[in-house]
Amino acid sequence: MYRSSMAISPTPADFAPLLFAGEWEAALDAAVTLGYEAIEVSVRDPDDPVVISCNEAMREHGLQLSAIATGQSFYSDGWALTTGERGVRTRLDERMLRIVDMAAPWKALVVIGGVRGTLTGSESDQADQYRRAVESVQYYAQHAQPFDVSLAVEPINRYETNLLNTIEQGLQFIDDVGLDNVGLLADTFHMNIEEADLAASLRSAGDRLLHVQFTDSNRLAAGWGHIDFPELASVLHEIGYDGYLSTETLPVPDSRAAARQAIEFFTSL
Ligand SMILES: [Mn+2]
Repeated sequence: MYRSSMAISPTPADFAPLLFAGEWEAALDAAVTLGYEAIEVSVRDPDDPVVISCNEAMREHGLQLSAIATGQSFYSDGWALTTGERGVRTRLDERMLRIVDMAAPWKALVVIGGVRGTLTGSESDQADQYRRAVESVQYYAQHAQPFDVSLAVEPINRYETNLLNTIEQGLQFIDDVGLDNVGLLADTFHMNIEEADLAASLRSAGDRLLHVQFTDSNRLAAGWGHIDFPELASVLHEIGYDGYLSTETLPVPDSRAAARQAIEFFTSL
């Protein structure tokens, strides 16, 4: 039985597949009632008083912080790791280091997902953008190392970005970063679109797998689509995965019902 985690946004978010967006008190109550052990928060500004209140309340509720998702900086502000523009870089780097600081007391993961942005322009432009993304992750990971905080790179499907779609590309990127506290986040919703063989891809991540989001093929709670989760759960056992099973889904039919379905399904695995 894996520890369970639920992905929420303490603030209203432009990124849709999050439960209880802007309703963190209801999220924490639901998490405790349903038996979740941890919350995964999607954070735009770590200094937002709402984010700080939610962070403190998690402790009071006896919940852990499993991971901090960072994509809102790109989805809401347009700030990306691939960006070369100096002003944007300064603001984004400052914010990412503050997010590492927020993760530190929890030893939570910092997710490198949508925040990487996309590749645009000529081949040499794209090579520069890729290099900037690698160097950014190196910089944040070096800041995170003394706190025992790791970064988790998440492959995302082709309809959302053209940078790091598959597990193989994610693992290559992690190799390019070359630091021990950088690993992989596997999200089964994206894998279902990109991977030829989900089980084989998951297996290939081995001990570099730091975090797992079990989200179904239609981005609903696990069990409401057609992904073979029992097969993937047996791969996790095989590779000795000891992280969380997290649910990051659309709030359909509503946040609470989706949260209930996910943890009941996780418990059945
Ligand atoms: Mn995800």
